[in-house]
Amino acid sequence: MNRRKSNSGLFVALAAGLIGFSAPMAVHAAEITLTYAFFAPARTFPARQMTHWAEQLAKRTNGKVDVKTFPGGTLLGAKEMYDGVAKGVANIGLGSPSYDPGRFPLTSGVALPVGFTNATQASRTLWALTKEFKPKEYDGFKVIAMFTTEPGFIQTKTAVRNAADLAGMKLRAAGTGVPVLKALGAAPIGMPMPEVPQAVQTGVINGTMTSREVLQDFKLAESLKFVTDYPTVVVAFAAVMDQKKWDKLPADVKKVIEELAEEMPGWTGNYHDNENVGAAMAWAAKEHKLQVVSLAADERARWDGKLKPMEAEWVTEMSAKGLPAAAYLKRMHELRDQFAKR
Ligand code: DTR
Repeated sequence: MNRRKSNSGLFVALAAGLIGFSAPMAVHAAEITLTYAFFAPARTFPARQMTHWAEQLAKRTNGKVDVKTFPGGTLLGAKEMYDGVAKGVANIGLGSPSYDPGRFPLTSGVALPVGFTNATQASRTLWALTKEFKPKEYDGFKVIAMFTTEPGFIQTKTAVRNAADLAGMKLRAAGTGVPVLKALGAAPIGMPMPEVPQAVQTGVINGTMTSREVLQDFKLAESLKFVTDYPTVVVAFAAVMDQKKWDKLPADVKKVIEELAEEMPGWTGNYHDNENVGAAMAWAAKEHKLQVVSLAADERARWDGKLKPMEAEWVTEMSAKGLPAAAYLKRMHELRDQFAKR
């Protein structure tokens, strides 16, 4: 009895293998189609994450789910991403909670100057914190992927070697980076990344503070020739699905999406840290003579000192809103140290 069963199982497996071999693609049409929007171009690392996720979901559901991706803000721009998903303009949207710290107050904590050294460490920390604290700011959404940039660097038209060079300089950052630049004495402007190249061109800003791959991915090295070697704060990304849409998905599809959510911080962090940023820096040095400016040790210590009060200020501000900010920060420090050991 058992033997017959296993034989027929073997036959089915072989037949499936043969069919699979002769017709690997499109054995059956997708049962579910999901639209996925992102606000920046397809070549950028968050968009690569989106493509990887879409391919993996199709593969791991054997083609049951087809994801149509819309990079470059073709479906939703940076500022309308989360409302757009809530309204059903896209089923999934990848936005940056760091652009709107008022809406995502607890998540803004990961963009404090806590000394993350790379994107993988910060991404894993953000995802673990989100699962543990379940911030109310994501109510109505199912978070399907989270990750961060590497800590941002000041990238400028003219060299920034000290606080005097930075004083009053018009620099752009994501919303959560604005207080950092302010503390360092610059004149910060919050602005989504896709608007930066034009703002640099027209002289609205003299540079930006963010991860360094933008030098190549947004061609900023054509005008920003200097990077100050002082890692600041990360920028957070969260891809979400409308909760009601999520609730209607079949259990097997949900399972694959939850499995992918566990993998995305590491996958994206690894790509960003180990391929994306390094290649961009090498390209910018070769093609555009990018220079990395070091800070003298005493200057670096003074900058650290200016950023030091930010953690306590954040806890005071967020606690006043009734958020568990002290516990979130404490846990962030623990996770940062845990994920520092690779
Ligand atoms: N959210 C960004 C960070 C950023 C870094 N690289 C990219 C690529 C595509 C979009 C955004 C970003 C920032 O605003 O700093």
